[in-house]
Amino acid sequence: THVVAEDNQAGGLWSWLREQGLRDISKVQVLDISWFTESMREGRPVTVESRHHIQVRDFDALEVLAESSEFNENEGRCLAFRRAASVLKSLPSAVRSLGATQGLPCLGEHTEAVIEEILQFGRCFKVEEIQCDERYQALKLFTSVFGVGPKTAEKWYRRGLRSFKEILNEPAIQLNKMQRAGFLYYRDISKTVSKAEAQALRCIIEETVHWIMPDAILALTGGFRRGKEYGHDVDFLVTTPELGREEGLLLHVIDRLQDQGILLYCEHQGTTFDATKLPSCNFEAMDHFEKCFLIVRLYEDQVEGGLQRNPGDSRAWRAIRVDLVVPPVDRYATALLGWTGSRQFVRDLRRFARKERRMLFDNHALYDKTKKMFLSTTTEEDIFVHLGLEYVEPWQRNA
Ligand code: DCT
Ligand code: MG
Repeated sequence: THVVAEDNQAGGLWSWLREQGLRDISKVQVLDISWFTESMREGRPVTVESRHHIQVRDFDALEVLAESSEFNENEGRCLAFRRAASVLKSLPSAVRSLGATQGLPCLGEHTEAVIEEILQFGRCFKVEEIQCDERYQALKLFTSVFGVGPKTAEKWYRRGLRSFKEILNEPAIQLNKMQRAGFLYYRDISKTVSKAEAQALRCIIEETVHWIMPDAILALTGGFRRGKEYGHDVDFLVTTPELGREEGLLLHVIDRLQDQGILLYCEHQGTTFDATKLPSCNFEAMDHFEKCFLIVRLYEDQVEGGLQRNPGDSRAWRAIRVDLVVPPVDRYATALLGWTGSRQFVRDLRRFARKERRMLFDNHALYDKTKKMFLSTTTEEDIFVHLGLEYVEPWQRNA
């Protein structure tokens, strides 16, 4: 079975395979282990037939290292591992010898050492050590809850809390509204969203937006625009053909979803966009556009081929995370590029713009430092033209 999906929890699979008596894991290749993590989470038995061709790619190991660096607030190292993982992901096949990594960009000495170890022993001891670490496990578990970031997770860990049950039973802990929703819908929203489910949501959002404003512009962004089969949420950009007419639209959309009885959670953030404050230097921060983070109820009969279900789940619906972002139309192209991602692709494109072209860009604008002026961008293509790059299709932006 060669379903390609991303998952970063190869560690469990390694140990499980070893428990199954498989000695030589270096021969094992995993292209998709989402079935495995799903089954483990659900407590379903896992069977692997010998014809399954499994490949645990090096970037799973690097992702663990990146995450662990993030938990240790080592942002530089975290980015370095993510960048290396993304370089490996972009390769057409897995690295089979150290020679194959020669000449590749962004592979630092730490990464090289990890790859070497995996090639030699079929595993990386540092990665396994991290995966067994109590703090790593707790932080990973806690940050998997919607609304819980590394800081909160660390606070809970320091209080001696290790499980959801302990958190929920600790009277001194006050969950905010987002975290309460995160726990309430945990099972649903930690499950991946399929392409068919994303498509169904697109229909719902489209109908709602167009019911309010028939000529509004709606785009599916995020991983699904990049052609991914699975995602953790569904992202949309909404705007209007004329500047200024987008004001108030999002609140209307939220009301309408509420009236339909499908809004399970909503956090609305008004715009803080101020064109006079551009160009911004803080590229990694959240953009200033009006947006909302939602949890929406999606029904079985709305999805072609039905919902992805947990075994024993007899409900006719599941909860899904949806983000709606409303840039003014003159910021649409930069916003679309930013929200299409991937995070790593956009980060690297910004770095290229800065370093090679003396240009700054974020979700709001593209600025030429040499000419000291903003460059006009109506489409994504315009941005690539200004950067002197060939257009990169969304499905090529997955690295
Ligand atoms: N993004 C952004 N500003 C934010 C959050 C996200 O510009 N504050 C960008 C980065 C990628 C894109 O929006 C979508 O974000 P995610 O949904 O987190 O990523 P994804 O690529 O859609 O991945 P997933 O499949 O996990 O949803
Ligand atoms: Mg997404």
